[in-house]
Amino acid sequence: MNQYAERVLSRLTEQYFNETEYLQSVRAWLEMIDPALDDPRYEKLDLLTRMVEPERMVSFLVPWTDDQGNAHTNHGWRVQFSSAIGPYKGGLRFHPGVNASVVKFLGFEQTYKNALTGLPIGGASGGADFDPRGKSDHEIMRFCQSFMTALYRYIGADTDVPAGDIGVGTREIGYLYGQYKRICGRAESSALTGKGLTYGGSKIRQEAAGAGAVYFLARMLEHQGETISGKRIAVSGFGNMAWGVCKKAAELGAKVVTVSGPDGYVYDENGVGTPEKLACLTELRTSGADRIAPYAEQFPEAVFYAGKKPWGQAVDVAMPCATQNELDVSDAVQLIAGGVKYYVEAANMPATAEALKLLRLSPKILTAGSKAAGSGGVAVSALEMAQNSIRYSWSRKEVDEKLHGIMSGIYDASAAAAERYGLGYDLIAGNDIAAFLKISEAMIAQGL
Ligand code: 2IT
Repeated sequence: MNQYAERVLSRLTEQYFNETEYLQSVRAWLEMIDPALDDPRYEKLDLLTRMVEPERMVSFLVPWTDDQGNAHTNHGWRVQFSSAIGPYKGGLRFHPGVNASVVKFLGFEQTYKNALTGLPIGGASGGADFDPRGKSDHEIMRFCQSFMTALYRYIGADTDVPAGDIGVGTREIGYLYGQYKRICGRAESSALTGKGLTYGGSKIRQEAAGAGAVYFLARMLEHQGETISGKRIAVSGFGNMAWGVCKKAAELGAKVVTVSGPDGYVYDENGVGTPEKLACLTELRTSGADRIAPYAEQFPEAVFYAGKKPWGQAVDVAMPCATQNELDVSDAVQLIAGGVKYYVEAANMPATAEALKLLRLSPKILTAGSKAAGSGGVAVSALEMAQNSIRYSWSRKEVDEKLHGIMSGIYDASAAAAERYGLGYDLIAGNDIAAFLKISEAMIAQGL
C-alpha cells in the first residue's frame, strides 16, 4: 500500500481501534484505490484523511414508550460523511446491531456508492440500535417520531436527505416524514426519500435496489457472452433488496432459488418469482418476526434448511442481500466448490475481508461490489429528489429506463477505470477508483 495511505490507515486504526466494520471498509477501499494514488497533490492536501472520516456526525438519545406505558431509551446516529458532490444522502437502519462503527462504515461506503450514479448526492448514513422485531404499529410510530424530533435540525432537502435501510421501510419513512413536516411546518418533500406514492414518493423506488443489482449482473453476463435468462441465483436475506432481486430476476427469466433469514434458508427449485411468492416475502417482512421458515409452509415445493446459509447450493450466481459480514471464509469455500461463476454484492460489505479475497482470487469467478451493484436504491432516491424539486412525477417506464441507464453507466465507468489502471476486468477496484477520482476532483476544486 502507498505510504501516505498506510499512515492514514494506521492513524485511523489507532483512533478507532474498536470500530471493526468501519476500519474493515476503509482498509479494503484503500487497497483497491492504491493504483490511483500516485498524484502528489493527495498528500499535500491531506485528501485521504478527509475522505475516510465523516465531515460531521451526531449521536442522540431516542426515548419512547411501549404500549404498556413503559419507557425505553435507544441510541440514534447520523453520519454526514461527505458533501463533496451534493447534499448528504443515505439510509437509516433500525437494528439492535447498529453502533457508531456500523453507521460510519455505511456512511463511508454510501459516499462512494453515490458518486457514480451521476446525480448530485453526497454520502451519509444513520440509524438506531432499536429492534423493530415484535413491535406494534403504534410503538413503531412513537419511536419514529422521537427519532425525528432529535434528527430534524440536522437534515433538509439541501442539507441531508435520509431514506430507508434495514428495519426502515415505507411505513417508517411515512412516520418520520410526518413528524418532520409537523416540526418544520412545511411540506419539504425531498427532506426524505422512499416516501409513499401518494405524498411524493417515486415509482420504482421500492424495487430499485434489487432491480439495479440485477441490471448490473446482466451487464456482467453480457460481457461474458451470456444472458440472464435461465440463470440460477442464490440470494440471502428476504428484505427489500432480496425481494427486488427476486422480482427483477423473474421478469428477466432467471430463477432465484434461495432466500434466507436469521432462522435458516429456503430452497425453491421453481424460483421465488410468482406474485404470490413475492407477496409472501413482503408479508413475512412486515410481520416483524424476522423468520423465513413460514415460506416453506406456504409453498410446499420449497425446502427449509434450519440454521443454514444458502451458499452450499450449486448455482450460477450468488447475490448476498442480507447484511455486513454475513458471508465468511467457509461460505466462500462452499461457493467456489459449488462452481459459482458470478458473485454480485447487493448488501453493503456482505463478505468478510478474507472471504472476499478468496472469491476475488478465484480465477473462475467474476465479482462486483455493493458500491456498484447495490446503488440502484439510492439512484432512484436521487430521482425522487429530482421529481420533488420540479413538482412532477415520472411514469414507471421513465424511472425504470433512467435506473437502467444509471446502472449501465456505473458498470461502464467501473470497467473503464479497471482497464485504464491495468487491472483487467476488476469491477470492484474499477468502481472504487472511478468514484475516488470523481470525489477527489470535486474536493480539490472546492478548496480546503
Ligand atoms: O444502502 C443504500 O444505498 C440505502 N440504504 C439507500 C440510501 C438512499 O438514500 O436511498
